[in-house]
Amino acid sequence: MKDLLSAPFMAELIRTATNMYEHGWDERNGGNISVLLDEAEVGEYLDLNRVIRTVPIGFCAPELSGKLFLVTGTGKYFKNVQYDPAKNLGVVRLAQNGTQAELLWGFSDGGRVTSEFPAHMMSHVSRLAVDPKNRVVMHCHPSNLLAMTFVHDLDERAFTRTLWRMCTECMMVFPDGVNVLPWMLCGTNEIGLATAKKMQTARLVVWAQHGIYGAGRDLDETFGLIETAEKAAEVYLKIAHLPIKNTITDAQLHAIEAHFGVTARAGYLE
Ligand code: 2HA
Ligand code: ZN
Repeated sequence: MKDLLSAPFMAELIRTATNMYEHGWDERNGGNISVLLDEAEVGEYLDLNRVIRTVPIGFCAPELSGKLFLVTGTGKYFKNVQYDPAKNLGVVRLAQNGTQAELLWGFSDGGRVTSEFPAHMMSHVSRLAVDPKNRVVMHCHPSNLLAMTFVHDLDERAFTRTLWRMCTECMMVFPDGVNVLPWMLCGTNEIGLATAKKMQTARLVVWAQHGIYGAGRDLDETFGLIETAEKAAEVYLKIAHLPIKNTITDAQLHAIEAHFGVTARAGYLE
C-alpha cells in the first residue's frame, strides 16, 4: 500500500484548505470540504475492507451508497489541516443504502465528519445529476459575499446580475448565476435539503448572513468559482455607496456570451 498522505487528492485538499484559511474565508472551525474519490485510486492507499468505525448520519442518500469521500471534520480548524491531516480529515464511505458513514481513515482523535455533512452529501446528489463529473462541494465564509447579504436584495436574479456586472470575468466563470437561501439554521437536514435544491440550478449557493457553497469538478475549479464571486462582492462593496458613472450593460454581457461560448442563466439578461 502507498502512503495516503502522498496521494495527489490528499495533497490538493491540504493545499486548498490552507489557501482558504489564508484568504480569510475559514476563521476558527468555519468551512468544510468534501471530495468524491475514485474507488480504484483510493484502493492503492487504503484497505477498503478495513472499517475503523461506523456512524449513523441522520439522513438517507441512497444515490451515494458505496461512494468514498475525503471530508473535513466537525470542529476542526482549516489552519491546522496541513499540520495534522489525519486528525482533521477523514476518508468515509457511505453504506447501508446511504444511511451510515464508514470511517476508513483519519479523525484520529475520535472526531466525526463536518456538521454540514447533510448539505454536502445532498448537494453532491444534486450536482451529480446535472454533471456526472462533479466531485467537490466546498463551504466557507468569505467576508464580502457575507457582507453583501446584509445590504443587497436577496432575489437571486438581482444578486446574480449585480455580481456579473462587477467584473467582466464573472459571466465566463458562473454563467449559471448564484442562488441564494435566506438565513436558516446551519448544520441541519433542512438547510441541507434547501441547499441541494438550489444546487440543481447553480454551482454557487449563498447562505445569507453566513457564507457560501460552491460545487465543481475539482478543488481548483470550485475554489476559483468562490474566489471570483467573492472578488465581485468586494468590488460591489467598494462602489455601492458611490455615484455610479459606468457599468457593464446587458448588451456587453450578451457579447461575452457570444464571444466566449457561455450561456447566461435563462431569463437573467434583458
Ligand atoms: O463547520 O462553517 O456552517 C463550520 C461551519 C458551519
Ligand atoms: Zn459555515
